[in-house]
This record gives sequence, C-alpha cells and structure tokens, in this order.
Amino acid sequence: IIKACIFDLDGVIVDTAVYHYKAWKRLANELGFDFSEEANEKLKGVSRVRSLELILQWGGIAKTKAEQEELATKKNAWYVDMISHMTPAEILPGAKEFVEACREAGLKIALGSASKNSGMILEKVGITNLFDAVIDGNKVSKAKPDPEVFLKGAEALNVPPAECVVFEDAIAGIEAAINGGMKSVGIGSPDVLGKADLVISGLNEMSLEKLNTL
Ligand code: B16
Ligand code: MG
Repeated sequence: IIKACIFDLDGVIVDTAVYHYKAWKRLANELGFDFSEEANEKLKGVSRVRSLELILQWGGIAKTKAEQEELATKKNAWYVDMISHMTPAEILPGAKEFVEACREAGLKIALGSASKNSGMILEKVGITNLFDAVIDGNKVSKAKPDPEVFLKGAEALNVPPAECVVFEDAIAGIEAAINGGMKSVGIGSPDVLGKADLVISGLNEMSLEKLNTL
C-alpha cells in the first residue's frame, strides 16, 4: 500500500528544461559552438557539473576545474534570471491537482530533484506548501541513478521505501527509484521509461485509482 509520493521537479511538475537549454546554449555559443535540442535531452535529470562536462565534450573543448566552475556559475546566473520570472501558469497540466488529491487522501509528499534551485522554482510557481519535505541538489552528494535523493525523501517523510512511489521523467530517475526499492511512475514515453511500473504522458493522466494498482 502506497503511503507517500516523491516527485521529481523538472519534467514532472514544471518544464524548466527549456530554460536550462537556453542558458547552456548561450554558454556554448559564447565558447564558439552550438548543440541541438535533441542533444539537450541528454541533460535532463543530470547535475549542473555533469551537464557542463557533457557540453564541453560535444564542443571538443577542454577546461580546467576552476574554469569549469566559473562557466557553471555563469550559466546558473542566466538560468536563475529566467526562473525568477516563472509564474503558477507554468505548472504542468494536472500536476498541482494530483498532488492536492494525494494530500487530501492522506499521503505524504516529497520533492526529489537534482536541482539546487528547486526552492526558488517552487516559490515562484506557488506550490512550496504542498511538500512535506524537499530533497534537492543541495542535500545530496550522489546523482541519480543512485537512490540517495529518494531514500532521503522517504526518510524525511518517515515512510518505508517500499511504500513510496516516485514520479520521474528521466530514465536515471526511474533506475534510482528501483535501486531504492520504490515503485515508480514514468512521465514520458514507454520506449524510454519502460522499466517503470506505469508510464503516463503527464500527471493529468494520473489518479488515486491508478496509484492503488501499483
Ligand atoms: P541546477 P530534476 C534537474 O532537475 C534538471 O533536469 C537538469 O537538467 C539540471 O541540470 C539539474 O536539475 C540541476 O539543476 O543547475 O538548477 O542545480 O529533473 O532532477 O528536477
Ligand atoms: Mg526530471
């Protein structure tokens, strides 16, 4: 029986991938190259540091650790500038309604995100108070598919992993849920997220009835 839901942020609750893409693209362009929106898919759910490593690889550019830190800070400043203008209208269809329905049913709710900017995003779209616990990139040291972020979420909610379900749009996130001994719902395509217990195209397709079949 499910007692808690743990939600990824980017791609599940909001679509911040487009802002990440704009900021990384601007950085790449300054360095003299470009990358496609298709390549950007590979950055979803991936940490800031690792994202930069991948992008520099695509551009065939080598940078020292110190330079990388500077570049990541620059990208983040542009990104934060964009997300500081986010509004509640940017919550993905059905996301707020489903989280509210879970709360009304007495389920515990946590965020499990790789982002270090999750606090600001939740604040801007006005849903901070829907979460009993927020575990994000500031609180974890191991990236998905390591289950750390979700296990910390379960612990904060005081619910055993087997009674938690994770909602994720990235395959590494579904693997993290499985590695943590949790149920998982994939948000996106079954071709990519086939390992999940259930795959839907968005939280507007989710219901408490479906949750109870997991
Ligand atoms: P930040 P999620 C992830 O969010 C994004 O999908 C990924 O593209 C980003 O690099 C990562 O957060 C870190 O974000 O630079 O804000 O710390 O899907 O785990 O909610
Ligand atoms: Mg995501």
